Amino acid sequence: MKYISYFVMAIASALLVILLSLSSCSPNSQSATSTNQHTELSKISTQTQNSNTTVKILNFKYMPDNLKIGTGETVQFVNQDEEPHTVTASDHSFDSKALDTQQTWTHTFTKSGSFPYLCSIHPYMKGTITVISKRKEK
Ligand SMILES: [Cu+2]
Repeated sequence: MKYISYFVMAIASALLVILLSLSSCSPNSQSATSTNQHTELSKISTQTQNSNTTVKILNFKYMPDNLKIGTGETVQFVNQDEEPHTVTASDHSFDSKALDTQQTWTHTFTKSGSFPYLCSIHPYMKGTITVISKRKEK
């Protein structure tokens, strides 16, 4: 009988140790935070790298000079001229400042509407970004 009770005690204490280690399960919480970090990192990388459309600036023209996009989309502007150019909203809601040759500038359009812009150095250079709300389409 003594042997059996020792045996039961040993099993019970072993179970207690297992239960305690499970309840303070640090590996689980660590993996949860690391997945959060991964999703945050991927969010950042899509924001900085992905642009939906590119507008070239070449021969003192925006190409295309009229562009339609959806809300939340990002437009990348690339200056392929030897001269510096800017992408400046007519209502000054955005401004790239002077872009050197091959310099890029991106802007994400969150609001729908028509956004005319020009080059503040050469004001005859004009373009328009038309932003259409994506919610209406759904
Ligand atoms: Cu210009």
